[in-house]
Amino acid sequence: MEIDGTVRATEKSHRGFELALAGARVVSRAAVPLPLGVVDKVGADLNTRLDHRVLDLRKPAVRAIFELRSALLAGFREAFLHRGFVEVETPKLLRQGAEGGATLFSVAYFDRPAYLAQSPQLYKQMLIGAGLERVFEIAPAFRAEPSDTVRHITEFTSLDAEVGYVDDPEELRGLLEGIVADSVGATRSVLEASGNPLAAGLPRLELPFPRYSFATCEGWLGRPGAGRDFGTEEEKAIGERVARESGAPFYFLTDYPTSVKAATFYARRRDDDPGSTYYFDLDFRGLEIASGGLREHRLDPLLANLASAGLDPGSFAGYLEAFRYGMPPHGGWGLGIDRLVQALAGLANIRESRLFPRDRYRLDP
Ligand code: AMO
Repeated sequence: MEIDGTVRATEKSHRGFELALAGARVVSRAAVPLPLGVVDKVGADLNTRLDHRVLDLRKPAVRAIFELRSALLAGFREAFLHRGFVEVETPKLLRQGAEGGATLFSVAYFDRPAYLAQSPQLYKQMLIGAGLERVFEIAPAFRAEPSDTVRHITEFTSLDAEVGYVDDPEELRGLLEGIVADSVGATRSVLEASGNPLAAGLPRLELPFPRYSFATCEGWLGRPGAGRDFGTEEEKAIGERVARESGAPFYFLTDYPTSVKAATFYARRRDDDPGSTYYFDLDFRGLEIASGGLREHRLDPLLANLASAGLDPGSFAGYLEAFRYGMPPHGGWGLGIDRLVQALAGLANIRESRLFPRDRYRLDP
């Protein structure tokens, strides 16, 4: 609809002005009835909303999420570039996955099989060997997650970083928390300036974020030395405990045991305690947002890790070559942008954080 008229100041309207209509023309006719109300506040269920996503996105409250997402991505780019990182793009069509075979999507690549990248893990490490000492990438990652949960989707945006000449995971945590705090702060400024209602819900972050060791959390849960990763309910219980301990929204879980990271062949085991790694997660109120740590940069221990994970070094030839000609100590992390948007916008379901989400059952629209 195209309208014209005269804008007049008035106290009767909460916006302080009204439009005296002179003419109106229909520029594009909509079919009726609409499958989804665009102005009514009554929420349709999420599946119906996603089935008719274009209409759903016309709601200002839904669009506000994507304005937040855009500001957050801009904030991240600025925070990385400010710290001397170079933005990179790595292949998404791969011969080999990095995070184990179970969650790979296979595609027919001419006359041979290929896979969609679950993570840029191998490439970001190879770039450290190439002399790009600080890299980051914001790109899609694909995981064949059959489980139908509010925190998993099959296509997500991964924000990955890799840093060379780092020998202490604390240095990585310091970088990550600084980058997150700067990006959330920049997002708040943008949203406040545009009057986006989601600005009010953004947490005010204090550095450093608290750190709790894996063993401490296991103690809280009453399962010391269980030797397996935390499940969703356990992550939530840890989040509740942290809320009581410190009230901080973001916190690190540190010193993951080797048993939990057995399949993560690139994770460096502690020099002083091979039963533990230099790996950590960053969580937000019970939701895992990022994970990372120091990598194994020495070829022989890396080959030993591959063997104990039951992987064939022959499948990783291009990756391993990067370690043959000099690789400095390095580390990095992967952060799920969709989960972070879910957390910051207070969304019940991660699907709401993407324009057109993909999951086990949804390939349309
Ligand atoms: P990880 O597998 O823990 O680590 O993934 C990193 C982050 O990506 C997000 N994420 C997901 N988000 C939505 N749906 C999914 N199915 C999904 N899977 C993962 C989470 C998670 O914390 N290569 C390592 C990172 C590294 O060590 O640098 C990796 O991919 O927010």
